[in-house]
Amino acid sequence: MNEYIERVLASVREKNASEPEFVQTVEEVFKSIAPVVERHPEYEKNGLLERLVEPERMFSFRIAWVDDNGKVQVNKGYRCQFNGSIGPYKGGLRFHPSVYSGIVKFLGFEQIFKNSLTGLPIGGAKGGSDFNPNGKSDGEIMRFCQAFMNNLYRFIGPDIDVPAGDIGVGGREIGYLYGQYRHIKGVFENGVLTGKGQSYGGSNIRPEATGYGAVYYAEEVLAHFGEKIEGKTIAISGFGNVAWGVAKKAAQLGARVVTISGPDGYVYDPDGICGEKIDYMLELRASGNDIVEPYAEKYGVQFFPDRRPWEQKVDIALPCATQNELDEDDARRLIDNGVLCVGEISNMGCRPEAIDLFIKNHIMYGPGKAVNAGGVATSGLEMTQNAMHISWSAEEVDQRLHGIMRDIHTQCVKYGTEPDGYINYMKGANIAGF
Ligand code: 2IT
Repeated sequence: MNEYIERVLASVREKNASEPEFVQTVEEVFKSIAPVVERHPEYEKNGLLERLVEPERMFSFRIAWVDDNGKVQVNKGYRCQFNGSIGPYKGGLRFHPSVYSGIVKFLGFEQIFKNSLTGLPIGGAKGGSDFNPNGKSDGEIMRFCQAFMNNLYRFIGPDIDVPAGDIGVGGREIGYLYGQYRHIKGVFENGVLTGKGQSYGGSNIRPEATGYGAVYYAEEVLAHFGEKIEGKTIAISGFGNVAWGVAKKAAQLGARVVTISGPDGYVYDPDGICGEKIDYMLELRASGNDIVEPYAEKYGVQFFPDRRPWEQKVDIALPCATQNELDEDDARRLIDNGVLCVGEISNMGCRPEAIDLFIKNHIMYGPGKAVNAGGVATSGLEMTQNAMHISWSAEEVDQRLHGIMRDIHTQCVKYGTEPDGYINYMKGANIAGF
């Protein structure tokens, strides 16, 4: 690698030693863009890479809220406004006990390149809290979200920073957050958040968008190699909003999603998750217990406690749960079982050693920032509709989403095609986004 890159990387490792997820994502992006940096010696003089890895602004704040027993609870809140060069900061909020500065920075860094890839004018940001929504009552969620917004409101706005959902933050939480924002500011400024309910400015297709977009992307990848998604088996992890969108679109296109997973293990449903089973996934999620075993009991299929779905023989694997959920052993098993295509829907879903194996074995591998970009892209379309005070039909939004995913694929092919014809989608996505 180029000497300039090496030097900045060494400094990133030293200055962020307690944030391994952030270091991991910077290493990946720098490895990919090395040939471009090589051709532009002026980047070094301009300190371009040093600027790229330092958030423009990052803050943490106290969230004090009252639980159902009348006791005051305190959590940490974060927002990282990483890069606003091409538009207002944009990116989700994650509520999960694992959230700390390293997670927020890794997600914010990914978001810069992902948002750029969509072709829409949105900068990169991320935020969240170490709050654990599991087992909390609706009233507790509401009071937590209101307390969160009491701190965040002064830093955001439709042309400043536009948060949305991520793990632990869905339509209900966005509703509570927006309600509090409107009360504090005294304006109907609904472009400040995306992922809203449709009655107050939410976009058609936004709930489905990440999953739909990922399946559209997989279709493009397969088509490029003369394959079709119809008839293929798909393993997914997770059972939240993103997994739901994948299951819905895959079923529509004649593919079979045969697994879902939770912290308790995974379910294998050889007939495919379709029809009412897809809705049941949402019910499971809404129950707040964070387990998938009840699906196996209800539909009489196998449950594998404490295991991951990547041990099943499938054509396509789409991690949809969280970072680093697919490791080197999982990758080897998938490859041995003849997997055709692996797409990260979770951000940084694969460990670097797993990605290396996929690339070495010429598996079609799509990185999260390309595969899952349909979510934020549709958030961008929600911002546009809010700014114009109009609402597009589901067909119109879906068509635009489909077009954006096709364009992202085209860009990845343009910048990621290796001399031997293999398409390194990771390299392509990182260079195109950069
Ligand atoms: O990781 C992501 O792209 C998201 N969680 C969605 C962000 C957004 O602003 O819609």
